[in-house]
Amino acid sequence: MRGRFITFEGGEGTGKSTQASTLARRLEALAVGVVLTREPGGSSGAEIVRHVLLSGAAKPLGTEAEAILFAAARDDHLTTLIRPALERGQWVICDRFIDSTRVYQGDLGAVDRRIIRRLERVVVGDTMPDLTFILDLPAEVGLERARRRRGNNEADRFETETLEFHARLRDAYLAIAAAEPQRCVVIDSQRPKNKVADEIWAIVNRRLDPAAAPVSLEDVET
Ligand code: T5A
Repeated sequence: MRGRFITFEGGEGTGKSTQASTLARRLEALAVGVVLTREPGGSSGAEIVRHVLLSGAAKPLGTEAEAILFAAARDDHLTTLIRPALERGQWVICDRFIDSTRVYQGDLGAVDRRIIRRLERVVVGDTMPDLTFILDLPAEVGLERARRRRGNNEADRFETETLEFHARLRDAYLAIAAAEPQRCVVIDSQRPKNKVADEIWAIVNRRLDPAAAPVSLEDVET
């Protein structure tokens, strides 16, 4: 039986990584085999592309070229990690996926929507997430959380964009959630971490019934 595919989306510092790991631990406690991964990256080829993208080295090439690089990284990630795990019956939890490309490169980067959709169709095909959590937070709160966590390390390519850019990101994510309510659930992530985690867990249980998943005998990958 194919495993389930859950993605976490939202702006900077909205708590995606925190909530993705908490959900993975809760599923593992039910003996569900889990692969916790992220984009850009998650596989060895894609991690190389991650470095090129987040260092800003690809920025001079333009947003269309960046969209193509994100798609190339995603192709490697899907082929070498996500699809094999789902076929083994494992649950894949991914920190960012297609909606990040739609929002950052499409809505904000002004790459033609048809190009974004075509790349998505070719690379992702029918490996669509079963469930997507869109973590929602005012842009300034998320950026402040991301800044505090980063400490003295340099901001990445997208953290250096303006506050207005990040506010528009939030609206673009909410528009996706409104258009695809069967896949996407908006989560108010201004609340304490444990409250956010409990709501996510309740939704996963209601929608995907992990207690009914076959018990995993495989080693859990990270
Ligand atoms: N990108 C990515 C594209 O442009 N196109 C694409 O197709 C893809 C896939 C990735 C960048 O790439 C871009 C988008 C991004 O700019 P990244 O380094 O992976 O960059 O960073 P992000 O995904 O943005 O993740 P962040 O690390 O900024 O934020 P998270 O994961 O949302 O937040 P998290 O969990 O690390 O939490 C941040 C801090 O807040 C605290 C945490 O403890 C942490 O310190 N926190 C809370 N504090 C109070 N209350 C809560 N409820 C909290 N939850 C977390």
